[in-house]
Amino acid sequence: MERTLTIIKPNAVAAGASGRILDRLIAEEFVIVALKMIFLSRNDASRFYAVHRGRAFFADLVDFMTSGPVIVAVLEREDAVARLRRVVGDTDPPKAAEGTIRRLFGVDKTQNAIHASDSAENACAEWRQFFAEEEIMIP
Ligand code: FUP
Repeated sequence: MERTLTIIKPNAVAAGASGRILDRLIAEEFVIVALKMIFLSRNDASRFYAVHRGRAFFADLVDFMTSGPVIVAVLEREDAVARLRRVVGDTDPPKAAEGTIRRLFGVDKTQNAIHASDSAENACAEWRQFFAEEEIMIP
């Protein structure tokens, strides 16, 4: 079984969409193995998006990700990384397929409602940033 990391971003939490997004993930047969609401510090957000440091949108992205609480979760299911990315949709919400979470709850490329890890290896590095071993359900 594979695991991935998701973050319900500040725009979706502020819009009151967290419950609907978690419901959708459960309906897509993801099992939540770790979950918490946190405020990212500027340091947390910069570290999480370190690969984008230097891009024109980086400062706005850090401002946005620290603008309110987020919900971070580790999700488990078969083929979790690819399946979550499909349910989440394109980075740019208007370009995301009908019915995807970003199409439903995203605003623009920065305020795009939800994060989905792009590989199993990155997922693991990402959840280690937010969860201690004992906060993640062992099978
Ligand atoms: P994704 O894997 O779909 O989250 O997309 P990327 O890894 O390309 O981008 C990661 C995050 O960078 C996005 F979720 C939001 C931010 N971003 C912007 O704010 N503006 C852009 O033009 C592109 C990405």
